[in-house]
Amino acid sequence: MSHLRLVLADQLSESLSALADVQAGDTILMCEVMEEATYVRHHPKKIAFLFAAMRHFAAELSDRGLQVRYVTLTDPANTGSLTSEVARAATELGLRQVIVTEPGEYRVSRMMQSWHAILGLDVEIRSDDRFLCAIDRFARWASGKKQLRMEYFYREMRKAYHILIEPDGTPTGGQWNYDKENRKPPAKGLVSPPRISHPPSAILQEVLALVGTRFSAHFGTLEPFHFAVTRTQALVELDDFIARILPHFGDYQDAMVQGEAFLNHSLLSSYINAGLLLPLEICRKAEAAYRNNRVPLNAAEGFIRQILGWREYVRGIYWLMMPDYGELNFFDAKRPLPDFYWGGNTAMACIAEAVAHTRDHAYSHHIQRLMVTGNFALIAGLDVKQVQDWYLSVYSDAYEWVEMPNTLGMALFGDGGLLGSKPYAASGKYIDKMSNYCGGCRYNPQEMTGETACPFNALYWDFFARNRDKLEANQRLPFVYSTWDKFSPDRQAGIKNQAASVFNRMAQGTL
Ligand code: FAD
Ligand code: DLZ
Ligand code: SF4
Repeated sequence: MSHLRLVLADQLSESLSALADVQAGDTILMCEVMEEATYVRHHPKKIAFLFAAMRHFAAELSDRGLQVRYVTLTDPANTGSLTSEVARAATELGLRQVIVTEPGEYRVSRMMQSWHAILGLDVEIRSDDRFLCAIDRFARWASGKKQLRMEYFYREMRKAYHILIEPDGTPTGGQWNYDKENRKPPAKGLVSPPRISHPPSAILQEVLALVGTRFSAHFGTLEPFHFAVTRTQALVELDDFIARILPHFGDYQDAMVQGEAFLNHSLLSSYINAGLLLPLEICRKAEAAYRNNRVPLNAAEGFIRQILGWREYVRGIYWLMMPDYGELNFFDAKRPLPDFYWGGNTAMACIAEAVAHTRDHAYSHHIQRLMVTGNFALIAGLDVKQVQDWYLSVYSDAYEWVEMPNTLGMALFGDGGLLGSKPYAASGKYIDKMSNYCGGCRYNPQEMTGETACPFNALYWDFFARNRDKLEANQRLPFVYSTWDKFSPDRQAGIKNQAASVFNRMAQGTL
């Protein structure tokens, strides 16, 4: 019996389970559809990356002799959604059996589950074994645990895949985690190493023209465009990262430097999430580089932890908690997202810098996402849904399975502590320590009140004071409330007035 096999834009892997037993007579369906391109207003670079990578992947499958039905966005017959394109292909090709790999988003999963009832098709949904921890395995790990700490999950994964594990079962180097050796403030003169770029293919040029005309109203600049759009190109970037940049990965993982978007980060997330690179091959290559004395242990372990640990963990949390997860709002945060997240004017140098990187590269690194834009959203009480929509729109690596736990759980503490044990709230002093932004800012990180006081400072205390009933019992915040209580009533009132003034200026667009 012949099958229709759907491959989504973030499923561009030869080893995809939906393609495992493809046979003569089967048709592989890939479609560029407006519904997926606009369910949030994705950054133009993300759309161009995915469409170009899809087209290249389809061409590679065709070259292998497989039957591919590729529907471009501009095809006059394109009906605009995954559901209607599956229906059209099934009817036109006379195929009633559909095979898919489970998607990365609950929304799309629901859609696929409806196809039997609404389209009368037999739909086989296969597990996505590119991930290293299956959804049911994570659920078993989580079952009965009071706290779901990433560190313990990560150790299980190290053992399961035998990565950085010695023959006697102990962690390589004697420790599971070398985080203490990482995360230094930026050294003077710290810059981003140069990155590889790829000659644009004819496919990419066509896609850039399409996206330039159809999605120019979305936030973000399309060109210059430097993303790899094939597995071969992505592998070149991976090998280059491991050889030149990974040795320095851990040291300045949390550092932020004016004008330097990438520093020593890998920039691989978009490729991994779209399927051009596989998480296991990356971890194995990083481990091999350590074993061949090309990379120190703290760098290899720190990098592997992000992929084998954090990436798998947040995906597990997402599927464990959906659909209720998306509705959580622990602090009842509802303040509208200010225009400066969309490139509007702000004198806050740290925010302006993170947003500029986001606009130009569809990228900002983890600490900018967490401790600048995320931290501000947390302490200012910005609307959790608007903040999540922002993160889902603006980054080339964003899909709900990874964006939501990171935003709602890690940055906003919107799940009340399932993912993190305490809110990642920080004042301007943290940003000043970890970056060189404050020197060029109108605001002063040392000042709490007054016109030039850093807005993060008063918002930080106001956040804790505002949410005392929800946070006071948190064991990991021992000094916050005792310090606040030591402030004189005048000082407390001054901080609250300052926070109110920050909120006013934010609403007026003058912050
Ligand atoms: P590197 O710093 O080089 O890290 C290596 C790899 O580890 C990344 O490529 C990524 O695959 C993985 N990784 C690292 N941290 C995480 C993490 N917390 N969760 C999952 N994987 C991780 N990552 C996404 O892939 N998509 C998102 O939509 C996304 N949204 C985020 C939103 C917020 C508010 C925050 C705080 C983080 C978010 N992250 C997201 C996680 C992280 O910031 C990015 O994975 C990372 O910045 C990607 O850049 P890189 O490839 O240079 O990462
Ligand atoms: C993100 C995205 C975009 C922009 N466009 C498409 C598309 O045209 N066709 C497609 O198959 N997938 C697209 N995607 C990715 C899907 O939205 C993705 O599969 C879900 O977000 C689930 O992870
Ligand atoms: Fe950001 Fe405050 Fe530093 Fe300005 S002073 S860059 S607002 S932390």
